[in-house]
Amino acid sequence: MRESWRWFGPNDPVTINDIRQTGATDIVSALHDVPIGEVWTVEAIAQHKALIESCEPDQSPLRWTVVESIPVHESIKLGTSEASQYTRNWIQSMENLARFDIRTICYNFMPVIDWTRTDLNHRLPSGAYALRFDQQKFAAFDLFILQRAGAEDDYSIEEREAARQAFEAMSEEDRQVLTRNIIAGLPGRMTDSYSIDDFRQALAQYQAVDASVLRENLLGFLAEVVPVAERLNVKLAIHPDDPPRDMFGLPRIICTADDVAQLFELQPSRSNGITLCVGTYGSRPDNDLPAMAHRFGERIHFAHLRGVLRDRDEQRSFVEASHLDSDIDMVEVIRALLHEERRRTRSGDSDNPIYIRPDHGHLMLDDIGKAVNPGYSSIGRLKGLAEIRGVVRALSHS
Ligand code: DNO
Repeated sequence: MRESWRWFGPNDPVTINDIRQTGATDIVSALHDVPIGEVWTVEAIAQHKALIESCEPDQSPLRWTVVESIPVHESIKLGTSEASQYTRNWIQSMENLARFDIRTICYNFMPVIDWTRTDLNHRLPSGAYALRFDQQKFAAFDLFILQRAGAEDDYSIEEREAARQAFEAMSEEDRQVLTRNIIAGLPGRMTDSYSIDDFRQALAQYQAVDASVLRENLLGFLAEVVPVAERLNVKLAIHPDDPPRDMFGLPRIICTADDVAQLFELQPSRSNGITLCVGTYGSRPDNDLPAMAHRFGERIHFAHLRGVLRDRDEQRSFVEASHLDSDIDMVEVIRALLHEERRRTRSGDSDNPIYIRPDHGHLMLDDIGKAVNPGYSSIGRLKGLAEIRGVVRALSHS
């Protein structure tokens, strides 16, 4: 397994030299400044790669090996007439990356919004801070701030009443923060940042797109992309929808083990793989993560390792927990990934590593009060990486 670390580029408060100190060897990055849908040029990739890889002879080298993510333009998800041009652009970006031997590409197919949380500073009993998704606050936003047409149908009478109470308990500032968290997007998002009106318009475009249309559009996209990926030995790693369920009446189609199985059945190429985002899949009680890691091992090209603790009485709400202490048996997940790696080595496929990264971390110690990308401060992720590294070492030893 190769230890990687996500870097958001020159504006990331965590620098490349900081990352070097963590002991990670590989960088996960993207050209965040290129507008969604445009081609990543050879020059822009070369420049970004140089920022990551140039170092003094006595420094530990870092390599840019994983892209997270090349954004998929909304026209592709919607299946509009512009989709084929934007798919060609996506493929061109992939070809340009492969010229630099960057061959593991994470992407996602979430309509309108990327990953979402309601609280970015949830205080833990330890005094550190975590990201949280609170279903009641989410419903309060949907029903009373966004006032989405038809939203009432998605909630029971009790849920609507609880959401009303949550809404009434919020100050004006709380409401603004909640709105920003949800529609302005979080670090690394691959969708636009919206105002409330733009957001309503973006949702309206999906009125005729249900799960089966969205799946068709994903398969159409892959039908173009996969043959080129195979030729270039590029590994595609779709990231699940986070949180993994329909939201705002939008279909979300990469949420469960069945969704992944169906994707592989309909597009069997081995280049068509997944990012096993343990925290995302694990925020549903019906996803058994060690079982998924075993079952889909061959197709796991990239893994985000983090845990969640779901609320006991509302399983759709969760706090991002410590990497090893959560509802997910992380040790068993890592055991399954190591097992898969040994299988690859035995079958002569050792040049096909699984990249892992500590996903998100608590905001803690000296990072508190600093400018950080929520979830992506350095000390919390370093703690996660150190814990994961310990598990990998111990399991590899035995
Ligand atoms: C959050 C992330 C997402 C993810 C993209 C993948 O921390 O895992 O930003 O990078 O959605 O395409």
